[in-house]
Formats: sequence, structure tokens, C-alpha cells
Amino acid sequence: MRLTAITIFPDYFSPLSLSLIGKAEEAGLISTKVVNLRDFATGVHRSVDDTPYGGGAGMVMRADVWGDAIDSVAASSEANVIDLVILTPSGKRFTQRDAMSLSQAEEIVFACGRYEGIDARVGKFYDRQDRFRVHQLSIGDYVLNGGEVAALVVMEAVIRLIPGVLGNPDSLAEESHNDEGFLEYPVYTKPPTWRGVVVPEVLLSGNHSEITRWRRENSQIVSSEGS
Ligand code: JDQ
Repeated sequence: MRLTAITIFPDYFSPLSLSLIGKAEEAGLISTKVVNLRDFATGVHRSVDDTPYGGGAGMVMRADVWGDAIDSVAASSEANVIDLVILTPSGKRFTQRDAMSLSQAEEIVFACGRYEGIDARVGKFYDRQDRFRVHQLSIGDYVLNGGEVAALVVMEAVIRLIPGVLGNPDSLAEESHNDEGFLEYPVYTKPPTWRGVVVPEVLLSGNHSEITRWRRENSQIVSSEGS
């Protein structure tokens, strides 16, 4: 899978070289690419935004600049289908089911807007193209200043589902084995007493059927829709 972020703030994506995502890339399981939208701006001012039709505060990102940037990424891609993820506060809420679906993608392009967002014709245009599947996604009901942080959230949720990325695939299996969602229970490690707070005795007992029962009784169901 290739994941490409298009942004006017490429520095936001330096965490991609860290931890899980960095290791997945080193192992050749994924490749990531960051494209500076500004490279596709023309004219002396290299502007990527303009005033909104209909008036109002703030600026809107220009369709022409976005179109050229997305076309350039598409031209450099061998993928038959490109999943174009447009982050927006008004998008469909991103869920674990979306993460599972996107983990099958050949190429995901993350369009990270700023200001008041991207001219709505960009999503509309690529939605009409057979090679593209467009997903307008929100990561939650709060307002960010741009799509970059939201794109990182989606990337991490997707990448960890790619076979071979997680060190211990048992934890993935545990997430997907429960129909209603996966079981998230309190966890403990050594020492058995810390600052006077003890680990529940059953967990030290070695009685695996009792441990399973304790975990079920002390679980929150976390949705993993579509598992
Ligand atoms: C953009 C903005 C419209 C603030 C510009 C591009 N879940 C989530 N919250 N916020 C976003 C996603 C998000 C995504 C992309 C964005 C916010 N902004 C700023 C745009 C109204 C308010």
C-alpha cells in the first residue's frame, strides 16, 4: 500500500518515520509520500486559496491547485484504484469499519485542507472518475485547524491492520473475534503491589477459565464494526 498526504504543511507528517509506521515502511509493507501542495501553485504569489463565492469570513482552497496536485500523485501511481480521503469536519465519522476497508487499498491519497476547507468541486470531480473512490471523513465532532492531524489518525488506524505490521497479531485477532466489538478490560503488569494498589488475585492464579470470565465481567465493549 502507498499512502500519500497532500498538504501545505509537510512537517506535520514527520511522525510517519516513527514507531509502528516507520517500521512498517522499513519492512517494505507500506510506502508513504508527502506532497507539498504549494509546489502546484502558480503565479507570483503561489497562492493556494481564494475568497469564498457567496461571501463570508475566511478563505477557500482552490480547486485548480488541488486538481493538479492530485493528478500528479495519480500519474505517479501504479494503482488501478485510488482511494481519495478528504478530511473535513462535515464528513462521515471515521470508524473501525472504514479502517478495515481502507486497509485493503492499493493507494490512499489524503487531501489535507486548511482555512475553510477545499472547494467542494474537487471531491465531486474525483467522485465521477472511475479510478477514484472518494471518502469525505471526519475523525470526530470537534474542530481542528486543518486535515493533517485527522489524516495521521486515519493512517495509523489503517496501517496497523495491514498483515505483518503489528508485532503480535494475536491482539488484532482479539479485536476481531468478538461480534459486538472487542473486549477492553483493565490490564496489569509487575509488580503485584504498587504503592499499596494490588493486582486482582485471579490474574495471578493461573486459572485461565477464571481469568477469561473475570475479563468478560470487567470489560467495556469497544466497537469494531464489521469484525
Ligand atoms: C480541515 C475548518 C471548516 C474548521 C480546514 C480543513 N474531525 C475533524 N475536525 N476538523 C477537521 C476534521 C478538519 C479537517 C480538514 C479542517 C478541519 N479545516 C478547518 C474547516 C470549518 C471549521
